[in-house]
Amino acid sequence: MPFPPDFLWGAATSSYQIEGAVNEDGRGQSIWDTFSHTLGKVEHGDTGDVADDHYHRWADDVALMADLGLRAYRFSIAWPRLFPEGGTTLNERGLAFYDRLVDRLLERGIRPAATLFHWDLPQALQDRGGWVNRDTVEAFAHHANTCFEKLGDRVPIWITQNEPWVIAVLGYLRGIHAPGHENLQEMLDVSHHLLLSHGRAVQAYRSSGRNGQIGITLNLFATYPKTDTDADRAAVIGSDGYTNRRFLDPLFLGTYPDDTRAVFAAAGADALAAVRDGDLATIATPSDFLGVNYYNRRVVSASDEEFGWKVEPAADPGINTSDLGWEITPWGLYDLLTRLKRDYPPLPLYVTENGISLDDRIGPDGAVDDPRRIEYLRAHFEATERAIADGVDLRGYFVWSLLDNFEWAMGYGPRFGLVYVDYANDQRRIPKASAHWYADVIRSNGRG
Ligand code: IFM
Repeated sequence: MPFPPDFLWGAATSSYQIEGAVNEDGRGQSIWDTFSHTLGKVEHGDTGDVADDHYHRWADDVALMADLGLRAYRFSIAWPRLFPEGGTTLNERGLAFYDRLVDRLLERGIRPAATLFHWDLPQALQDRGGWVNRDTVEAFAHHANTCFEKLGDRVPIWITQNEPWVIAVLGYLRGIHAPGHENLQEMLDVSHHLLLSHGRAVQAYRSSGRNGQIGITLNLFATYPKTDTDADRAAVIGSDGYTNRRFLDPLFLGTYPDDTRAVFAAAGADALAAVRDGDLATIATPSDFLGVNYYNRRVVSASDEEFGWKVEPAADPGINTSDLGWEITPWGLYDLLTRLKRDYPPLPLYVTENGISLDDRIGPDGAVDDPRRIEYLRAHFEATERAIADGVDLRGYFVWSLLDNFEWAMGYGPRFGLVYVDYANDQRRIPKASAHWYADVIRSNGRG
């Protein structure tokens, strides 16, 4: 049986996507409060003001996790709950929420995996430049250190940053996520500061004397050429540098890739502008694991656009898609995991997110039947199993997501949850068929 006996089957969420209660217990404003309240930024004007109301329903939600038999739960700590002004004045009432949550998870035998930043930056820090400003790195180190001090005796798994590519590219280059900027140089400076903040948090963790595990989560793309031509194969290398290597290389090889730097230079920007002496060593401070978020493959072709390549839309009629139109390509996960093993020094891996958005509906019998989610997960578990059999050191798997939730600029339309949230009817939770199936998978350690 390839899944090791202590394999960590879990599910994941993030603070802004589920908590709501944005004005309670001294929480400060985050950039996603600002962004979602700006006309035209989020579908249907949706906001995270109430979200899944998890801030009030956390105890029931933990009971639900226990019913599913989850071995681990990945959640994020909202920085503006702990530090409403982004500085060093701790809001004890905000901390108390996570304190209770962690204790209850442990009581129910569920291992907490805490992410220190999943995009809800204190607005006060954004007002001073956000991640473009190097001071935000030190503010983050303080936030991280506080979390280690207050919760580190009970939280055994820490994730520093979630998806720096998304934060930098969607938030600072494409303008479709908070804070909504469109500036290539900012995107590069932000990418560097996010990596640096990871390194600073790992250093703080080591100094704290805690003996759990700490790592970063990257969204990585398995990338393929549209055609078998030299030009499209070169496009794969370009795209891989842009999405994957410019994060992986500094973290695990201690360098930024020269080829991506040249591409950005041709576009008039300097990928190393924000780099100072010692930064690369800080970023490469050894982690205990790498978290991998995987949803679908990426197909690219050569192009005159922007960086010399472009992403091809899902166009293969032989490949099914999610209801967001994302291709279902489980072999990409196998390729990605085995590639990490091949190209980078050995490091334990976790799949920290994987899942599918479907237009789930409550049936006449009151149940939510989602066979396509079961098929999606089954295929991805099988791909994972193959990767483990081929020597990949994978320690756990967190399905995205435990609950339907606020899907950023797309609002509440997409449903990624194992558990349906009936927003209009008192936030009723209905475990979908996939949740019951996943409970079997966990019980049988992968044989569901
Ligand atoms: O909902 C997001 C999550 O916040 C980060 N990773 C991708 C998910 C689905 O888009």
